[in-house]
Amino acid sequence: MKKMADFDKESFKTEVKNNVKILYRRDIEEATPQMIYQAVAYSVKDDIIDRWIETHKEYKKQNAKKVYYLSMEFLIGRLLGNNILSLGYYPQIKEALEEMGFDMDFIEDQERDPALGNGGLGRLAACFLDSLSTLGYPAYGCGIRYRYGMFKQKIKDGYQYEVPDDWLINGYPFEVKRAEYAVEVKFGGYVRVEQKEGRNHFIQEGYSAIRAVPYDLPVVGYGNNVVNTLRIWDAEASQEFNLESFDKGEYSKAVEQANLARTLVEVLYPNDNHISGKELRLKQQYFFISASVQSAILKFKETNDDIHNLPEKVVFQLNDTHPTVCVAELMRILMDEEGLDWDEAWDITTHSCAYTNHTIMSEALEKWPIELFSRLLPRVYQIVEEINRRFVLKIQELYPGNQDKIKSMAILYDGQVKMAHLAIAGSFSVNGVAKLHTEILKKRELKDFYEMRPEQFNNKTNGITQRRFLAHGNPLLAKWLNENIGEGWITDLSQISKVKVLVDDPKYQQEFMNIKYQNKLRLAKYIKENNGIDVDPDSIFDVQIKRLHEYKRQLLNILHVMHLYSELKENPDMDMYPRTFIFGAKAAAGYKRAKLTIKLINAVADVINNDASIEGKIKVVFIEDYRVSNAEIIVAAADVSEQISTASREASGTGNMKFMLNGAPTLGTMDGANVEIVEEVGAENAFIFGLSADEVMKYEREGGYNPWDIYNSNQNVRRVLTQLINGMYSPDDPERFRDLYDALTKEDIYFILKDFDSYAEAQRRVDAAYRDTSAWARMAMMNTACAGKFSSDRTIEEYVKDIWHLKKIKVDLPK
Ligand code: DL6
Repeated sequence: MKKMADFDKESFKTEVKNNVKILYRRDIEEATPQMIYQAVAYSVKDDIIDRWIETHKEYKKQNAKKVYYLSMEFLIGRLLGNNILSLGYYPQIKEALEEMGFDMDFIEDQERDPALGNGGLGRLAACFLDSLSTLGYPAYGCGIRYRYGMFKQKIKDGYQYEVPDDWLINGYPFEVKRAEYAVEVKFGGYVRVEQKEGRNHFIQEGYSAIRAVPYDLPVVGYGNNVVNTLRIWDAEASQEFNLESFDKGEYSKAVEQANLARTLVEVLYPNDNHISGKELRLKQQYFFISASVQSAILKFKETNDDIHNLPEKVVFQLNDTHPTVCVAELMRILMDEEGLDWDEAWDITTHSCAYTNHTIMSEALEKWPIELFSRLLPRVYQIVEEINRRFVLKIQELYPGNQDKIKSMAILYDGQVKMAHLAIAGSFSVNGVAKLHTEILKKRELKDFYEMRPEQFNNKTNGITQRRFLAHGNPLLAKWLNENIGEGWITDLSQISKVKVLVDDPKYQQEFMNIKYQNKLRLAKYIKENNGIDVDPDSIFDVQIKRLHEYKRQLLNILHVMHLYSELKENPDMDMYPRTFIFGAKAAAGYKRAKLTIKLINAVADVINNDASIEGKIKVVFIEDYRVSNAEIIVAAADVSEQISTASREASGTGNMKFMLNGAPTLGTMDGANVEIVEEVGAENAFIFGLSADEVMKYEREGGYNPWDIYNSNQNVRRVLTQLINGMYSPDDPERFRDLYDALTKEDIYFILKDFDSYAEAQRRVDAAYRDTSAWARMAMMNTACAGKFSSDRTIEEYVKDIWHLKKIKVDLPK
């Protein structure tokens, strides 16, 4: 078994050659880049497997408590580079590949991003797994093996088109099918009650069964031999049921089941902060939850005799409301399969489940029609009914005669199952993801629940893994840090504060900015290759990359670009520092206004980039198919981090942290984790603008504001809004952007016009600040130096201390 120090370059090369032969029946000289990537990945997996086996032996030996992080999404991104980095072989493998005539980046580029998530929520889950392994905490990520991940975005004629992401087409080398751990998940049918030994037994009959088959992916800890598991579930038709149906002559039922299995895990719903409310989505939720909870209990029973001890050994973290059915499913298993009574089962459940809220957007709060829920999950629904009945009794006890409290807290109300309410009722912990977000939950969205059980609520400010977003994504800066402050930051990001002593030294300032420049060259090359646009690496790289959503206000950004362009056209000698505005964003396929915003950005880019008269002072680039792998390149190259959501709407944001770590000051509102970023770095090292969350919420309470007043009184606003409908950016169809114009002038629920002047003023501050090279370098370095808090390692330690109560495990490899 190989240890880190034992890496042998020559045997690695031989193994890669052998893998090409075994996998493809080819000599290495004939292999395609994809084949080389696969062969390298299999060699790396070989090393991982030993550590993976040892880790699980250790868990068993210690009967360790584990967290099951239940999430519909894990946006893990490419694994090859990160796995090699975590194993500690990166330079050696790079060298070995070079000697074989291959470029490491090129080989890494052959891997399709496993895009099993939409955006922040799924990426957070991936960062958490990385931190859990690196810190040595026993954990399983549990999710779905979507056949098609997040769609690939193509831009044609400025419009977004969605292309299926067939990420498994070449096979995924890091996964291991674990057919021996398959379990059955039941849908539909009815519940028969049987009296036995003085108690009711509930038996689901006439159901369709699906076989849930796990595929395990390794989550490799950095430098510590710990390998946790991301278990993603695939669906197969249940053989036994098929035969039974065929025997009974129920052919169509048997086929139906095969179809259900096929469609169940076919796609990831491409909605971020918005529910789709589709039957299939609820099926997906129950499918992966039932499978995960069953497998967690089977694992628990391998080393424990008494099911009452479950909370001592297992904690289920619900990543948003999507996995909430876990509460009722656990109750079902404990009562119907383990034979416990209600009170015992409820006690265990409410000591095993914990819930994280990731949004206050009402359109993202899940509710299922009772009709659908009870038809699809008849037994689980019965249990939800009983949970609701008992919960409502408690509310009535506390607030006699107060119907409003029942209305705002009941799980079943208005013909719907309210998943957030179920999650809160069934969990011992409820957390928000940034200080401001948690406060808003307590004061507004979940006020009644907070009043009832304040001790249940806590905050866990999000974080990101510095290993992917600095050590891997920004190797030049990583090297510079290693040379100047040591390597400790890789596993203890608080050590990055050592950079503070360097921020006033011109030599270090220059080195830091030179690295930024090299990263800008790398991005400029990417943009040239992918967009065909030349961008000036000496210009300010001003970046907004995130999902496209009205509340994230890409529209504010592009309206300001239009304003700047108009100013420049009116006054060609205007003194402005050249700026490259870079966007990257996918819009949900059915989100028309978001898609129209993408078209607007591209239309503005078309006009501005082709106007020779402005001498390239402004460039606009929309990067196609924004995803984890290109995010690494973009973030490292950014000068300015645009975090401009309407205050109160962005629960946390995590992109803001990635930019900060890579030395890009935040241009943003006091929203989500921006507030804490400013606390850490100081207001003088950020560009803050706009309404506060309190101001926004006050306007909302009072019924909004009148954007027409701003339209009439503000020349700059009127000019850009008029350009939306006068054909300046859509000469072939002047009405194209009418919907955006209407949204802004009629209600402007995201306060874009209200914040416009303040944003433009903040942009002028950026322009002025960038001219002072030394002061800017200092500011950029301060951002990196103050990013220590935003490591997901810190976040995970807080979850462990306050919620999960796990113990660290040490894994030694046998000699
Ligand atoms: O907590 C991770 C991430 C936050 O950083 C974002 O601010 C927030 O918008 C996002 N929330 C969601 C909610 N999704 N749903 N449904 O993605 O979570």
